[in-house]
Amino acid sequence: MTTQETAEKIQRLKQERNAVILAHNYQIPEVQDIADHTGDSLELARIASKTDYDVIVFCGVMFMAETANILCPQKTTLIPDPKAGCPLADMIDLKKLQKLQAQHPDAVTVCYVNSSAEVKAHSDVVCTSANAVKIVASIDKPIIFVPDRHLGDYAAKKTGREIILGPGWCPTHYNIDPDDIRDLKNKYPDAEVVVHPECTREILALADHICSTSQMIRAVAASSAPRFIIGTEQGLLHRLKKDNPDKEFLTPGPCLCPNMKKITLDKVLRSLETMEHKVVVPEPVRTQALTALERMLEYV
Ligand code: CIZ
Repeated sequence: MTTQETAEKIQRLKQERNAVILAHNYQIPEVQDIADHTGDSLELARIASKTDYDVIVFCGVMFMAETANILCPQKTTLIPDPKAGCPLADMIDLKKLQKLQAQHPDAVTVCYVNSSAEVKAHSDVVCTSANAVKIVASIDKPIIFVPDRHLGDYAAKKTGREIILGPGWCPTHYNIDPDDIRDLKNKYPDAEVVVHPECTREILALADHICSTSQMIRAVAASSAPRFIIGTEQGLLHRLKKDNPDKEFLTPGPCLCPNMKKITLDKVLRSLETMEHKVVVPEPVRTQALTALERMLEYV
């Protein structure tokens, strides 16, 4: 079957199943192109929470599909490849979180959306890269921030809050070499540097814009710069190039999340054909995690 034929079959089946396809900005171009909505975790969580469709096909990694199921358990949430995990999310588990909470009993726990449902269930509030600074700024107490220590460190710096950092980092963003950004900037001084807050401090210090992927899309659209150095997963380039054909995008080496790339068009089709793989967060974890997610959704 050609890509076009697969895409057409997906569209037909999607209607039969009354399904909506949500795709993260890091998905491969073919998957982004057949999606009803693309976005960052915050946008996709908001869309999932309000959807009228019976089925959500979540093209992203497992914690994102779990978030959709936590927000709307009455719908069927499918992930085309259940092995699409997140190493950052795996860097904190309940035991490690409870140890931190026992060491800092007066602290409020803010958990990045890149975490398991169980960790969310034992946190006070969830955040994404789009709203971490806002949420941290609103808390006037010590904060345990898990799992991403780079995002937590960035939020601490922006807000002056006391933050106990969790143990995690994103291998994809961690591997970006600051020298590659410096080299590109020397070669193209008119380029703006746009990076994700999961990057290291050294990289953040080189940036003109530090933001989530959807905020990057808006920042690039609003800028008159002719070119941009993009410090995040390369899936975002598809949308950036599509929206800005007259602008140039440069990357500091390959920045690739192998888990995001596990979702293919064939797997999306199979998912709709077989109604697999269902993502169901068990109770009472779901309800507890919902409280922390709903607190986040109240913020924006
Ligand atoms: O918040 C998200 O969706 C992540 C993990 C990255 C981004 O900024 O889109």
